[in-house]
Amino acid sequence: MALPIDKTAALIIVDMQNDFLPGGAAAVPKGDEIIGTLNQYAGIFMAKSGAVFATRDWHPMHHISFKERGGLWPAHCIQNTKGADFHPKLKLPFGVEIISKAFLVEKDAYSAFEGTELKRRLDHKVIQRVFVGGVATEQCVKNTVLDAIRRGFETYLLADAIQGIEARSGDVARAMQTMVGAGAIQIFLKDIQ
Ligand code: VGL
Ligand code: ZN
Repeated sequence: MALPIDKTAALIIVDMQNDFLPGGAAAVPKGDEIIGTLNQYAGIFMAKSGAVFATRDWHPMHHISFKERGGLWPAHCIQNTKGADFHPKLKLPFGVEIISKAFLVEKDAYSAFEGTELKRRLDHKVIQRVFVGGVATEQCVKNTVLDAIRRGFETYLLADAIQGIEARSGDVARAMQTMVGAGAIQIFLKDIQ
């Protein structure tokens, strides 16, 4: 596959924040191992005039998804804390658009389209194709990919720049099947130019 990147293509880097990476409050094991590849994708998108978006989980204190509220997760990605910062090794290019999600205390969001401006911003730039990488494969990556397909974008999954939690064996494989079954196209760095 040789996919040309141009101004109709957007890279969406999902939730590469300290709390989702090793050492963080809700770490994705080996999540840091994809940073170098994501940086390479971002470099190519910049060089080819593609758009680059970075999403972040952006919770207020006492968010409904936290264990203290009966949710699934330890407190994580609290607004304006170090845990919510992007990983220091992630190289976000000049002009990157940041999309914050799940910023209301009573509402969770696993998709970067849910309750955000992402669709509007993509449409504003007349984006037709989105390329999704980041963490976690079974959570925000999967839900963002499925929503992108539903909203009519040609949607590519960066197979070498995603990482899952694999809380139960097979979770990542099932998520991949769900995304590909819905129409996502798996690609690798070598496929874009
Ligand atoms: C996410 C766990 C907790 C995600 C968000 O967006 O993948 N995962 N909050
Ligand atoms: Zn969260």
